[in-house]
Amino acid sequence: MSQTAQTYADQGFLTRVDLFSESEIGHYRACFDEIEAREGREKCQIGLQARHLDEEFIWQMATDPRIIDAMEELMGPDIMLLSTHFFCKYPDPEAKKFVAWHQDVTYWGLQPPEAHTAWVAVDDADAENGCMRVIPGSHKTGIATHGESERAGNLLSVNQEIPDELVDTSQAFDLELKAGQISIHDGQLFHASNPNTSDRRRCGLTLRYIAPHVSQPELNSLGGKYPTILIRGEDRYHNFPEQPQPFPLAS
Ligand SMILES: O=C(O)CCC(=O)C(=O)O
Repeated sequence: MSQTAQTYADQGFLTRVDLFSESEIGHYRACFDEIEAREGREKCQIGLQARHLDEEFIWQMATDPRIIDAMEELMGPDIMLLSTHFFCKYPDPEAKKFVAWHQDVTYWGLQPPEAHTAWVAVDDADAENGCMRVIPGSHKTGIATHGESERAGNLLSVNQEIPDELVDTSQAFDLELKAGQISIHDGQLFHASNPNTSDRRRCGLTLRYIAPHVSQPELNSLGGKYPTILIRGEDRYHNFPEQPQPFPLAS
């Protein structure tokens, strides 16, 4: 196992991985700005899911060979794209919108519950504008029973939250990223994000990957099955209906 893969296995995340150059991320930001102008901020906050199926730039980001190489080091050679999802937090002076502590795989219906996310910073993300926070090593403690958040403004799909007594927030680590950098986290890692109290937007694109041995026997929290697509290697399991690639793979 490489040193990087060992760190990921131990901590459950990697951060500040340099990925897109300033001009590349500038291009992708302009593409996002264009969707924002077309579909509105309300939609762009958390409503852009699996749009790699109809927006080529998202597909290009999700299949960028540099990201897939990084995922291969952690997951092995066979990689399927499960979904993509923007989390875009706008300036929020009343500090209402947040992401509660959760584990990704809890509500995705996957078996085994294994997935990996690359979080691409479309804008700079820091503590002031509500970057992601993680509890290092928390992916090793198994799936926690989630409750519902009592605080209004949770951006998660079914208001899920890990109960306070299970989260040692004194260990929370901020994933501050410059635009174009990525973090990667294990689907069982406890993570969250605070409200955006700055005057800057904080847009991140999550890219969700699984290995082909993972299936989806249950519906996800949105009541759906993922349109999972093989993007590298081989699928020897055929757990998902074959899904054509919507655009050519990024090169
Ligand atoms: O972007 C955020 O603030 C939260 C992202 C998140 O919860 C996730 O990647 O699952």
